[in-house]
Amino acid sequence: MKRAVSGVQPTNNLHLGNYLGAIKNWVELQDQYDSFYCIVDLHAITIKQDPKVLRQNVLNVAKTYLALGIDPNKSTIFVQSQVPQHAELAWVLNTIAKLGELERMTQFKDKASQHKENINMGLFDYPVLMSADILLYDPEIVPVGEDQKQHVELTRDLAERFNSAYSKTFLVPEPLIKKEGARIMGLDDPSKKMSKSATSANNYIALLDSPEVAAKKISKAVTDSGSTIESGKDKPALTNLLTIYSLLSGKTIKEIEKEYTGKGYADFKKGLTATVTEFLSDFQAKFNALDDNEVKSILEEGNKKARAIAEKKMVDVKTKMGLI
Ligand code: AQP
Repeated sequence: MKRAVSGVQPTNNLHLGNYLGAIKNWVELQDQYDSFYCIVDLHAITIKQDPKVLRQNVLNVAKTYLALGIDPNKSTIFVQSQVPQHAELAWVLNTIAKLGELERMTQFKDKASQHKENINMGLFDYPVLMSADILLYDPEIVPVGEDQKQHVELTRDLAERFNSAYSKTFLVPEPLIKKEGARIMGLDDPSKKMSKSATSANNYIALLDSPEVAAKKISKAVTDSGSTIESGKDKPALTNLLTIYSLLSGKTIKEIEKEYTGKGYADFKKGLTATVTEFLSDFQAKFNALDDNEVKSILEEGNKKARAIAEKKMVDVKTKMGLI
C-alpha cells in the first residue's frame, strides 16, 4: 500500500481551514493509503507555549482527528516528540539544507514578522524538521493546504540531494493539494489565509466554537460589492464563503449559486450558518464523547508503530553517512 504522511500543530484551536484544506482530505485518503497523521508538537514550540496548555492541545488535536473521521484502525495517529528520529533526521538534513533556501520560506518570513521578540533558530529550521517528519516514512503523497507547498518542495529537494550524495535512501514525495479548500481565507480579510494565530477571532471559525459564536462570525464576515450570490475572481470574500458552504454541504458551488438566485446576502448567510452549525454540532458531539484514556492509548499505539519505521530509516541514513 502506498503511504501518506501529514500533520497539524497543536497550537490554539483548529479551524475550518485546517479541516477543509487538510484533515478532510486525510479522511478520504485513509482507505487507499497507509496513512500516518502526526501531531507536530516540536513545531509548536517554535512559538512560545504554556506547557500545560500544550499538553492539553496535543490531546485535543488527537481527539479532533478522531472526531473528524480519522480511524485508528486504518491510520496511524502519533505525536512527533515521541519519535526521537524526527529531531535526529532534522539535524542530518540541516547539514545539506542551504541557508539561502531557508531564507526564502514565506512562512518563516510571516512568522518572524509576527513574533519579532522570538525569532529563534527552531522557527528558521521549521521546514527542515518538516522534511524529516515526511522523509522518515517514505510517503508517496503529503496531503496539505496550499500554504505548505513550499515546504514540501524543499522536502523533495532535500530528498534528491541526499539520495544523490549517499545513494537512494528516501522516496521523493508529491504534495497533494486539492483545488477546492486548499486556501480557506480569513472571514475578516479574504486576502489572507484563515489562521489559528490571527489577531482577531473573527478571522476564523474554530472547530470548537459554539454554533452561536460561529453564527456571529458569519454575520460579521466581510462580503464583496454587488448583491448577487456568485463566485469569481473579483469576489474573493463571497468565493471563500461559497467554498466553505460547498465543502461542508457536499453541494457544488454552481448548485448553491442557483439556490440563491434572486436572493441576497442575508439569505445566503442564513443558509451558510445552518450548514456550519450542523457540521460543528456533529463534530463537537463526537469530540466530547471521546475518553481521554482511550485517546492516550491510541496515541501510544501510534507512537510505537511510527517509531518502528523511523528507527529503521535512521539506521539506513546513519550507515550510509558513516555514522555507525
Ligand atoms: N487557511 C487554510 N486553508 C487551507 N488549509 C490550511 N491549513 C492551515 N491553514 C489553512 C492546513 O492545515 C494543516 C495544518 O496546519 P498547521 O497547524 O500545521 O499550521 P499552519 O499551516 O501554520 O496553520 P495556521 O492555522 O496558520 O496555524 P498557526 O496560526 O498556528 O500557524 C496544513 O496542511 C495547512 O496547510
